[in-house]
Amino acid sequence: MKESSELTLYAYPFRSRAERVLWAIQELGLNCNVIRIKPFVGDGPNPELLKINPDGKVPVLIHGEKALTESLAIIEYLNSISGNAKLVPVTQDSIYDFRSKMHYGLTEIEPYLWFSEQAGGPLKRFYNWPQDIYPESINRVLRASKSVSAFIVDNAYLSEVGFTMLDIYYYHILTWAKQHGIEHSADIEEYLNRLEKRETFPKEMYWK
Ligand SMILES: N[C@@H](CCC(=O)N[C@@H](CS)C(=O)NCC(=O)O)C(=O)O
Repeated sequence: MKESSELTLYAYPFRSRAERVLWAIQELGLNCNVIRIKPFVGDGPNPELLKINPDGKVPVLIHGEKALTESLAIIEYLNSISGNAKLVPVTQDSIYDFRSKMHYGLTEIEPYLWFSEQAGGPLKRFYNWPQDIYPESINRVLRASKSVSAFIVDNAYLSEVGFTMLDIYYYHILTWAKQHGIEHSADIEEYLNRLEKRETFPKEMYWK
């Protein structure tokens, strides 16, 4: 990576999708300044955050003149500039398997977690979702958890090539599901424990 281009990551002072990026930074051995910023100031969004991301969300990665958003795209970007691109597989078969599991998480799990968070979880007071959305969203995550269990039943990691950013991503969403009372299979629990034992695991903000 070019020396001139310092990395700065904006994250919240508590667990958020920015932890995905922090973990990737540690796996890739990159240096990065981390700025923990509050989402709200008084009754409104934090103006400092709005200046760097008009959506008012984290993570935001500053690299040179660029302000990059979207946690998974940021990780792919870091992987490609790191000179140590090990978080995304490269062969045709493994890339299909990798992307299909990535998209599964993004379309079949994360949206329902997000609905759950907003309709029945800690963010409920900020949104006006119909209450019925909560149990149905939880059901969908529960169903998907069974599919994820099948993904890892005979494998240490989600991709056949070994540890990749898929594991960083799934750690986030599977533990998020647990915060909503979802009970995963023993295989998933073992998988999560395995990930927590990595030296690069960002213990600071994550909890079971
Ligand atoms: N798809 C985006 C989602 C970013 C996102 O929703 N971040 C949350 C924190 S985990 C946030 O900042 N929410 C503030 C809000 O919704 O106002 C990503 O993966 O980076």
